[in-house]
Amino acid sequence: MKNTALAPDRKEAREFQTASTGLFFKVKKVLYEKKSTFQKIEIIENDFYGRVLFLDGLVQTTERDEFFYHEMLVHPALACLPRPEKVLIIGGGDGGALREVLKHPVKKAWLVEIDQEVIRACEKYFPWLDRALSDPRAELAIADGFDFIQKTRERFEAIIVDSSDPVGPSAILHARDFYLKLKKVLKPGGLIVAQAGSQLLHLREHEQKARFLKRMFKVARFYTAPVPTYPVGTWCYTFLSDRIDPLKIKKLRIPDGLKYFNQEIFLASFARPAFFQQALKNRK
Ligand code: AG3
Repeated sequence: MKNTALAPDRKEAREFQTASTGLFFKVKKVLYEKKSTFQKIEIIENDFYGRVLFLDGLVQTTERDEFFYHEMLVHPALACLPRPEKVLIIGGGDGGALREVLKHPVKKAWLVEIDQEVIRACEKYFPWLDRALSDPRAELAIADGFDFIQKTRERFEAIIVDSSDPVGPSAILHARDFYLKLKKVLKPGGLIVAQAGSQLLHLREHEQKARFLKRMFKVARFYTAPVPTYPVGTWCYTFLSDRIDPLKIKKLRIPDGLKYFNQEIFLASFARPAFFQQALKNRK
């Protein structure tokens, strides 16, 4: 079964990253397994990566390498904002993004997660979620991200989209319509960052996305970071704003005690390899 990580013998869990390749984990223990209304949720224990969360057979987070992904999702954006008061996170029910947002002096952060069962499972197995949610600045909404932004009266300085891949059921969170709606709840001068998928595996999707994002925002840049357990090499994120160009920021606001993000990484993350530059240029 493709959307299940556990192999039939339950000794191994794996993600099929392409039709012919993937990543496997030896299972020390199966910690959680449930089919929610939305997806199959599995959490296993592995000797090297620690606890690993899969949704529909796709690795979302591991204790060992989640900081690569979450720090690079949150800090490039918030380090650029002089005063990020209200921050919206769409997806990210494991709480890693929220934990990183709360390292900044924000006034309020909303976590909008569609699946209550993901929250329940992660509260038990990823203790940073509970800690982040008990911060008085944090508010959890169990809701569909699309619905939430259509209904909210709030306006945000930063919107962070922690969705799943740009293909399959979460493709809707990578589409033009979704970004148009996000833009409506963004304060002038605010910015959006979104995880965008694998640089190589989702190259076609990046080409298409670049086409509409460049029309929609004055600044639309891709940046990248490695995430060891995500498919096929380098991972991509988008940085979108009408006023803030990350390459022109003089002073970054970087919280103490980070493990991945720093000034050097910030600058390097906007560099694009030739094939990627070419692909984005080729957009029709
Ligand atoms: N959000 C991005 C997950 C994408 C991983 N894709 C995959 N394994 N094919 C994850 C949520 C973590 N907060």
